[in-house]
Amino acid sequence: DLPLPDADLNDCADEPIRVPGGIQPHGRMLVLAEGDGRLVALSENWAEAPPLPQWNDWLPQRVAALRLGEAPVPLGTVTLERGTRWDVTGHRAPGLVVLELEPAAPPLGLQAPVYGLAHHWLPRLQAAASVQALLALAVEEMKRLTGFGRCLAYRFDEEDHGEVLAEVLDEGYDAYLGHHFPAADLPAQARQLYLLNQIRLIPDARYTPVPLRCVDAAWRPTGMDLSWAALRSVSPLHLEYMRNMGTLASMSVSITVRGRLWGLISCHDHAPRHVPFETRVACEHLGRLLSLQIEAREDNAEVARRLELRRITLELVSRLADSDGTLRSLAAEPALLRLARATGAAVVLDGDCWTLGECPPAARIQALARWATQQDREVACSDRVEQVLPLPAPPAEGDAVAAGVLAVSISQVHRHVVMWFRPEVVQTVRWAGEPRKPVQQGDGRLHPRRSFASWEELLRGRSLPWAPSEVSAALELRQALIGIVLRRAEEMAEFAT
Ligand code: BLA
Repeated sequence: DLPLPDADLNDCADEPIRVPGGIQPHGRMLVLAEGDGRLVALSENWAEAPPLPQWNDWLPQRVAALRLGEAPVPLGTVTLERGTRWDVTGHRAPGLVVLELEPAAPPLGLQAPVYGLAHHWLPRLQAAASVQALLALAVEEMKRLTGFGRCLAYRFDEEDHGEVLAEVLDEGYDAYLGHHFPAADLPAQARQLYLLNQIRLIPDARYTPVPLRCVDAAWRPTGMDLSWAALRSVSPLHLEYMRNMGTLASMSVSITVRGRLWGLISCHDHAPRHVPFETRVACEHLGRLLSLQIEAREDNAEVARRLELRRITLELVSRLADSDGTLRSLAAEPALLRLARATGAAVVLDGDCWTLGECPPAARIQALARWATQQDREVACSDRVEQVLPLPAPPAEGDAVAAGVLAVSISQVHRHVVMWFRPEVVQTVRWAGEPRKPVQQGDGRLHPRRSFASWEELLRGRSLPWAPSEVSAALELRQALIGIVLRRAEEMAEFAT
């Protein structure tokens, strides 16, 4: 909810990052037609004509094995002018085969980083006790593999802001641990692309892009999709961002969990730095192993939480059935608070109200109950109540003010509502640079901010958020209460006849 004008953010979201029409200069590119393999385009940094005929023995079969939508595959090594050796990788793009050449790195054989990853790192990862510990292992290993001056891992929140949860750095690097990065740093189309292509290397943020030149009149450079290309030229806005941060080289690996971009591992260096293909493959693999482990931990924790809450719901329901079965007796059950990790709870039956723990005054409870029933949903909740229903007057001395409310309504006819309350938790958010300050320059466009120095924001009026498991526990209780109420009504009807 950054108050930046929409037009500016659209600026960023319009950046055509998949089809930049050029590449980074540390490699060369050839683009072939997918059917007959004729040359369609080449980057303008070939010293001499690419010796395609010499590659005719091996290129066609290897290219035929490439599949659309899959990551680049190593195809071999070729010798070009002055005996220089180049590693070739290839991948498919719609209608095209894309060949990328980078200066050949010495083959690492049994020293290849992927072996260490499988034999030593993965067992440590599996033994780690928490998501936090997984991230710490990941940044440590990334730094060891690549030699970058700083490696950090950050997670995106519900509003897409990133929070740095783990970091290792060399002397002379600013620490970002615990800092937040605003969502606008990473526009939506970039997030979408990084779900697909999970690794990006920018060896030198000061580079001048090398344009692609089409030799086939049917194509334009900006018509060629470079989503999977390692050499894809990066948005100039992002290069400016890196330079503002004092980062000349960066490599990022996506963390994807349940099909969403969960976070990123980001590596930075004050000096230009290249990372060879074999190491990049290991780093990408590291990201995927980490993602799977995070997903498994989160799923397990969620199942455990739901089981615990189901146990509490059953306990509540059975005690209620044993007692006089009226809704008001719920307000005498401390388990009601545990069900939603709340500090207060109330049962509202039209004009009457029974409370447990720390609750706002009755009039405020009634107002919130009306708000909840007006939502016309089975469950209503907010972690910033003041925003959805402002207090009519400042609270009296000693009155509890609920910042969070969760409510289920159990009748369509009456105002019968069970509600939970949480107090305010004042949060200090430490941003890497003031996030609400768009930097507009002479060109009228939005530019990345210049400073990444710590900037603290105090968030007031919010409670801890209601977790999905807590909301579903409230819904489950609602279902059970409706059952009990109906059964009582039927029993009464039987007595009456
Ligand atoms: C891309 N922004 C990115 C990327 C990262 C960030 C990681 C992906 C490219 C890469 O892997 O390096 C942001 N980098 C960060 C963050 C950290 C970091 C949060 O190291 C934290 C440590 N960016 C802006 C503004 C605009 C913008 C104002 O700040 C638009 C005007 C644009 N960022 C922008 C664009 C891309 C990007 C367009 C896509 C770059 C590309 O892939 O071509």
